[in-house]
Amino acid sequence: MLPPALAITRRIRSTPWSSRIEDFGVKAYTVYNHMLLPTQIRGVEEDYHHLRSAVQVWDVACERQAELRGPDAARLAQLLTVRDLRSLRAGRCAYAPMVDDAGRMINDPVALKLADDHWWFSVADSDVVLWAGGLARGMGLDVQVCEPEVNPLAVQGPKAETVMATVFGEAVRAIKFFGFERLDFRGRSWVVARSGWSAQGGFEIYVDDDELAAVLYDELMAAGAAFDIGPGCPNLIERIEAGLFTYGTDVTREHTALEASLDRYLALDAPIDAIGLDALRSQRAAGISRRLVGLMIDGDRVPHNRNGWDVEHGDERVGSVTSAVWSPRLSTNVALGMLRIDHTSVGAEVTVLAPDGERRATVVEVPFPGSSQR
Ligand code: THG
Repeated sequence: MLPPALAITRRIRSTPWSSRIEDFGVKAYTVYNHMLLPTQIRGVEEDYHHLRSAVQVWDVACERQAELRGPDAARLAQLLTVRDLRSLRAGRCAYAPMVDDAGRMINDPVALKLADDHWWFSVADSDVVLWAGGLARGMGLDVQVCEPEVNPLAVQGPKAETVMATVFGEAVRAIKFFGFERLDFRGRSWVVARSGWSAQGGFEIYVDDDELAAVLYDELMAAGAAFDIGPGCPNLIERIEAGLFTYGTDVTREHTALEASLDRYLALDAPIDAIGLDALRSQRAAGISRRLVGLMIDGDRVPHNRNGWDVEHGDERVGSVTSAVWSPRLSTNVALGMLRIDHTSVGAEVTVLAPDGERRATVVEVPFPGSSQR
């Protein structure tokens, strides 16, 4: 039986590229920041091979910007993230986890420092403008918080640099990972960053004009014709292999940044004023009780996981698998799961209660071997 359709109404915002990808025949959407996000263009496996071998244009308009502007923008930016922003220069991005007072995840955005008094947080799926705007108001800060009409378009895959150089010029080649430049397109100046939610390498263009957005899309497609360019989207197989969790699925409001395994991005020893830092310091000292890990699940192709699957060891429940999919490249099921801390070392064996039966699974290191071509 087919699942019921999800009605696409005005509450679910369309993007400047929705009609393009629908003309192409996009197979599935999800909703992210109240906006459409494609999840399958031709199909998850076909999209996976295409992303790893060619180049794709991704409609990731749903990665909305929470903009901070004004004299207190830098102070608010640092309050909002437990990443140390002190040494971040203008023209650089930083993966910047956001937590509440208890250290629990609110979002895991990419921060872009446009200037000392001008920041974007390119957010995952939660209403950061409400949190940031509320803080600014409550603390009496001199900063404007808004969600500007800026829509990211990502170009990802091994041929991304060649295609981007055709459209934006040779300057794109000099942009370093997580760096950005303002580059011209038809008289407009757009932020172009070397970033994106895949481990295949590529760029993100922050587009602030809906009409030119369509022109850009068509130019990229024309520039990449010789390289088998096509529409794409964040890919379930590729992102699990890369060890990229998705907020709302693998990590939620329940989990702290330490439980999300974000240790290396947390400024736990820096003398900065950031919300949640004290709580995370205490948790580090006390030790955490669960953590997100990579898993290999034995057996044939797992079914679609609409709900998390319980994980057991002996007769005890020790966690859940939050995302799982068959990897045609590795010929095994790859997964992410939140497990009790005593079952999180590499090599630990557990039992997964998949809907079609019990399976053995092993904790593995992420990224999975050979996942990154960046
Ligand atoms: N691009 C932009 N906005 C975004 C995303 C994006 N907003 C939502 C979501 N993705 C935020 N989450 C992530 C998670 C990981 C990364 C980017 C955004 C990422 N991580 C690198 C990695 O894991 O290899 C390393 C980051 C670092 O070293 O700082 O790229 O994709 N605009």
